[in-house]
Amino acid sequence: MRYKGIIFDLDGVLCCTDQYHYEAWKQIADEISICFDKTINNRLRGISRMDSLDIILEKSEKKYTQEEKEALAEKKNNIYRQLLTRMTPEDVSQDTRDTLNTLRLRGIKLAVGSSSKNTKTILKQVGLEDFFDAVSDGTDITHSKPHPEVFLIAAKRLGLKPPQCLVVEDALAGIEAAGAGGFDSAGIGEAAAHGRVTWRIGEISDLLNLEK
Ligand code: B16
Ligand code: MG
Repeated sequence: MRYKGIIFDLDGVLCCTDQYHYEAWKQIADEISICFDKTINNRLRGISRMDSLDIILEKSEKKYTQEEKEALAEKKNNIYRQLLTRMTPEDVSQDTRDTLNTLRLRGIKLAVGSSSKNTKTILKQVGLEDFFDAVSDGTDITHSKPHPEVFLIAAKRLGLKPPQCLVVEDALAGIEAAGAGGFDSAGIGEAAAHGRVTWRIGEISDLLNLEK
């Protein structure tokens, strides 16, 4: 493999928290009587909490103040964090665990690059809190994906330059971010269809055979 490091997105790549984000945002949207469905939820992949709220409020006739928006985002996060307590190590598939272990045995440095401010909580819930060589998340950055900041910090913490690292992403915003930072990317799910993606993968274990 030509990469010395791999930076994994968290939500949608290593584990799936989509349903929890959906449930939490849906409760908020119902309270303020705004239409919110899975199609809108899909647009929130990889996007920060406040940017997600702005997308949800596009449907609202009322103009919300910054304070009101912060209160709504905090309320959503409290519901979401409560739902995260349901996560267990079984939320990371055996295929994903085996792939991470094989990559490590091949001497590749492994990092997480996630927009989520709850990254460390999620990693703890699924038993991966001490696994990665570096973690860069929503608490480290001032610009969220599609800005490359989160991946640039991850690469720096690995002691590597962007061209030495591969970013693995499920979100279009994440593939944009990787490209903007000078990283190659592997797109999974919706992100595999992005024109800028370096590798299209169907599952995480495909990372083991990229150059075959
Ligand atoms: P939080 P990722 C992203 O994580 C999620 O895909 C996105 O839906 C969420 O809004 C964002 O984290 C912020 O999450 O509210 O926990 O800070 O895909 O970049 O790992
Ligand atoms: Mg994601």
